[in-house]
Parts: sequence; structure tokens; C-alpha cells
Amino acid sequence: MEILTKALDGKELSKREALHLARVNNTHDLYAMFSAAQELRERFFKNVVFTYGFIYFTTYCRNSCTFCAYRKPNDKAIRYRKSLDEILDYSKKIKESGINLIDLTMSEDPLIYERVDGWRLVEKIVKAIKEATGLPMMVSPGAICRDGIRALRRAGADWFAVYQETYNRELYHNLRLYQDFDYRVKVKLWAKSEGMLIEDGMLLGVGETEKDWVDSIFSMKSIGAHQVREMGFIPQPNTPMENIPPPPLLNEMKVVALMRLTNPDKLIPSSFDVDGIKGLQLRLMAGANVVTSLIPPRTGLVGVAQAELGVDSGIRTRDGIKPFMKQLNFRLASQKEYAKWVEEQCAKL
Ligand code: SAM
Ligand code: MD0
Ligand code: SF4
Repeated sequence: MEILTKALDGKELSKREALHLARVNNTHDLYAMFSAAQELRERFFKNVVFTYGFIYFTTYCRNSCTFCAYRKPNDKAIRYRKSLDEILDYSKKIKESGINLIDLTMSEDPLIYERVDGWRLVEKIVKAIKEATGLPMMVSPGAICRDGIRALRRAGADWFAVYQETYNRELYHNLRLYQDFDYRVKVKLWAKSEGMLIEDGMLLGVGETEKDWVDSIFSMKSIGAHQVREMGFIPQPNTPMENIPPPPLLNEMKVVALMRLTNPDKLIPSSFDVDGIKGLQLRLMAGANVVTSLIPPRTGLVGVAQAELGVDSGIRTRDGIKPFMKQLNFRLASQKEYAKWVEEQCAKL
């Protein structure tokens, strides 16, 4: 396909071209798309895959996102708040296992959000993890205030993740009830201007069209996201969207490939949190290059979309996924390699 040749030549695709690719539905062209995406990934990252550890330290939330198990009204959600000691213990386990980054994630816990300086608690945790491990860190604190963002950067956070889910405003408001669309964009731009790398993401299978995919991909690119992701929606019991089926994995693969073709040198995760080991390899084959949501076993920690999947069996670890990466001739990056990549990117900010 001519469009793929254009991408491989390092030229930017137009929205029209991207939409054409989004609508491809014959095996021959799909195969060509995934191959081109892989070629681009290899150009920038060779066969190296990065690994992220996940610490979801509080699952209490003030919000009511319609897709999420941890929404406030869900009285069946798994709720906990981990202590600083526990968090440090998990962080050390993550470091020892050779994982590249710690993603400190939280729900919008009222304990933090209903106090003007509630972010100080998160700042304290980030600082302590950084001191204990020295690993690159991502924070996923939700739509916090500018002072909080600044403090998290100073405390040692290298990455700031907040997912828009969609850049279609109407759809956004059906998903993130009563949450300001523009503010959620603004926090990402603030984080970047404070010196953090930023991650944005979109949900798949929540009523969006192919045009919405393309609009979201181009918007994430235009805010300058260093890591872009898609998450296939997983229905959660006792939530308004519990009867909506998850999207086909093929759509996830298409979107991953489209993201790679339009962001050749950026990071694109394949999350363990969506369907475990099953889709991991396929998303990597479509152009992804980071495995996220690895969780140390026997900690009581949960994922987001797949709360307990593979956690206690120990497969959700760096060692657990290694054989599956090897099968495809991928190599897991060392901590040093990843830290160098982060440092280089931060220097370009
Ligand atoms: N509470 C913070 C926030 O919402 O920004 C922290 C991030 S994390 C707990 C939330 C992300 O996980 C969402 O932005 C969404 O993309 C993803 N997610 C949540 N529920 C999901 C589900 N049921 N299926 C797939 N992805 C989901
Ligand atoms: C993941 N469950 O990596 C995590 C989460 C938050 N930064 C990441 C969505 O899939
Ligand atoms: Fe809360 Fe985040 Fe879930 Fe929304 S997605 S309900 S903000 S934890």
C-alpha cells in the first residue's frame, strides 16, 4: 500500500490516510500494516521491549467513570489503601525483579482530593520510592492541581500519565461523568512544562467510531505525548457498562499499528491488564514496545481492568512474561538501558 510506503519513508500521514488504514479489513492489507509498524519499531528500538511495574496504592475514588470498577458507587469493588511501608516493600520487589519503571497509580481518593494540599501525601510516597529504588517513576494520580504536579516532579517523578480515553467530547462526557475535558488536557501540558514525559491513552470498544480513533491518535500526538496507548474496554460487574462486550483484539492491533505508523519513535504499551498474556504478543506484533501492569505476586495489589488476573500465579512478572517475549525474539531491556532512554528524552523537553 502506498500509504505504508509513505510512513516507512518517514513522512507524516494525513488524517485521511490514517482513516483509510483504520478501515482496512482484509487480511492481506492488515498483515502489511502490522509488518510496516514492526519495521518502524525496529528502526527506533531494535528488538528491545521495556517493562513497567504497577502499584495501585489506593482504590478509593471520588469519581464515577462509567467504565471503571473503582467508581464511587460500586460497593462491590476491591477497596484498600496501602501503607508507605507496604508500598516501599513492593517497590523493592519490583526493582529486584529487573523491571524498568515503577508506575505509582491511584484512584482519585477523597482523602487526597478533598484536601487542598492532599497531594503532599503522594509527594511523600514518590520521594520515598525514589530514594529506596532510584528507578524511573511514572505517576498516574488523576487530574490533580498544578502545585501537585510541580511537587511530584520535584519528588522524582519522570512520567505523568493521565488518559483522555477519547478526544470526542460527547463520548468523553458519557465516560468520565462530570469531569472537565479541557482540564484533563491541561494537566498533561502542565506536567510537560514542569519537565515530565507524558502519557496519554484511549479506550477502545466504548461506542467510538474509526474516525474517533484517528482524531484521538492525532490529538495525542499534537499534545506531544511520549507514550501513547490504547486500552480495550473490559466490562466490570456492577457498573453501568457491565453488559457491553469487550472489543475484538484485532481492533486493538489496528490501533496499535496506527499509533506506531504515526509515532514511530514513541513508546506504545501492551498492557497485561487487558487480557493477560493472551494479547501481549499480538499487540507487540502490531508495533507495541512496552509491557505494562506487571505486579509482584502475593501483595494483595490489584490491576485496573483485570483486578486479579495472573497476579498470584506469578505470571504477571518480568520472569513470567520472559519466555513469551523470547518466542518472538524480543529482548527485555535492562534498567540501565531504559534509564538512559528516559534521560535522553527529558533532555529534549
Ligand atoms: N484514577 C486515575 C485516572 O483515572 O486517571 C488513575 C488511572 S487508572 C486507575 C485508570 C485507567 O485505566 C483509565 O484511564 C482507563 O483508561 C483504564 N481503565 C479503567 N477501567 C477500565 C476498563 N474497565 N477497561 C479497560 N481499561 C480501563
Ligand atoms: C496498565 N493498569 O498499565 C495499568 C494502568 C496507569 N498508568 C496504567 C492503566 O495497564
Ligand atoms: Fe476513579 Fe480513575 Fe476509575 Fe475514573 S478511571 S472511576 S477516576 S479510578
